[in-house]
Amino acid sequence: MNELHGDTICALATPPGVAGLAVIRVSGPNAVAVCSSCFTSAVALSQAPSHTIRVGWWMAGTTRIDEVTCTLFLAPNSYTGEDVVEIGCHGGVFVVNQIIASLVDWGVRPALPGEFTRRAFVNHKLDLTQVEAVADIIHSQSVPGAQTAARQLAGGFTAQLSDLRYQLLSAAGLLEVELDFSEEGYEFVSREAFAKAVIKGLSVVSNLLDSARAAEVLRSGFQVAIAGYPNAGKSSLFNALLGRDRAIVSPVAGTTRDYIQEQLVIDGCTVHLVDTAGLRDTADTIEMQGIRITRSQIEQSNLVLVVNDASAGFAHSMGLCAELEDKFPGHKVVTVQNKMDLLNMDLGQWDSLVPAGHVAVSSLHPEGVSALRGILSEAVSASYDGVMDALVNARQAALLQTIKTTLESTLRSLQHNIPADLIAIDVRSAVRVIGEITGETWNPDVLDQVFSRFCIGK
Ligand SMILES: Nc1nc2c(ncn2[C@@H]2O[C@H](COP(=O)(O)OP(=O)(O)OP(=O)(O)O)[C@@H](O)[C@H]2O)c(=O)[nH]1
Ligand SMILES: [Mg+2]
Repeated sequence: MNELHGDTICALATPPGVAGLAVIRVSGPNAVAVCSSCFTSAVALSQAPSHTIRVGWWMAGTTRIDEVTCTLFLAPNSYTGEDVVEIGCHGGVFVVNQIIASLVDWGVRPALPGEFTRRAFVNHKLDLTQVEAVADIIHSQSVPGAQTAARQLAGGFTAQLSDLRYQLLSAAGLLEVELDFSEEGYEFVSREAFAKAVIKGLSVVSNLLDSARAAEVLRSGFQVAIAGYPNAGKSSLFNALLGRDRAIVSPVAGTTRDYIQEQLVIDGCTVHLVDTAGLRDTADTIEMQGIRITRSQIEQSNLVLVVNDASAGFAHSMGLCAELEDKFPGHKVVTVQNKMDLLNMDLGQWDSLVPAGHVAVSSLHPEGVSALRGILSEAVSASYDGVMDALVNARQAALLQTIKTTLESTLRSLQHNIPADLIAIDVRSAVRVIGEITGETWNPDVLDQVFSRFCIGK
């Protein structure tokens, strides 16, 4: 498939606003000629070798706009694969706008979001999994997420599928040749050896699929919902974990109506902490709405903390825990015994008092929530265990699922001596879907979807 770009584009590549420096990127066939016209330096830009930097003045006609640097990357050795000039100027809205205006005067078009990376993909500088890694690096909500995306940018995802793709392609070719010799009864593909390769491929695909949920945590962060009966101390615990008074706390049951979300970073991963309305039967319509929203927040969470007022008895919230485990199977629910200070026992004894698996805290004392921090840290790191070189996203997961189903069908066919032509159809189809993941086969809709996450200048 082809996507032709003839024009030259430009955009600010650094965040807009007041800053020490800003970088404007220009890419396309006229990049060097246009920049040469606006840039005066000792050695003309058009004479400079690739991958060098020149210092000089950016001019709009006879007016000096700013003293800038121009870094030259000649095609095909640039980010986009086209001629690229990166103009480094002083940060600030007016300088940047004047430089961009002078480029536009020379016929350069302002770039669309992600257009530089789109050109890099079309010019085979990056495959589609690497493009998606660029978006993940920009938006990453965790240190391990950014590191995994960097491994994906280095080609880690495609590498995992390339062996399978090679095996499938060569088997498909041989299966098709077999057809020409079907009357002689030749078997060019050992069914047993090919079945082994398919089983190995299935395990690679299944592992990638299994990591999709974990990848979502690394990409978007880990959500923790604080739930419980009214007055259990949810908002107090929320504030204690954040280290500041963010939510209103009061002895009146039903204080929190809407949910409140704040971020904290635990072991390099963003945790979205959500304080919710107390769960109880109520006739108050506003409170009922809050309770509905609470349930939807719980649904989206990776971990639910059920806060129990320990002074009302350790088993006081058991009914609620059972109900949540029943309604949200697969969700990790941890019971937090709060207000332990009211039991008049030393902090050192709290853990031994509460039922096994429960966490003993007091949100009134800073040291009273340290055990809970430990639990959160464990849950966060366990949630992305097993993620290796790929941050599998929803688009890729859907395609991986199709490959899995196709390979399972191939395996059944191999075990039941189905004719070679039928097996070859499945095998070719799996190869095509692998191509959709890496971008060997694509259509503009897929690219639009992938690039919708990009910002202007990337
Ligand atoms: N002694 C003691 N009191 C606490 C503790 N945590 C919360 N409280 C008190 O319990 C009352 C209720 O606290 P909140 O944090 O508002 O409780 P909540 O669960 O958010 O309540 P709703 O939003 O109404 O559902 C307040 O008076 C708090 O000061 C604790 O660990 N020890
Ligand atoms: Mg509250």
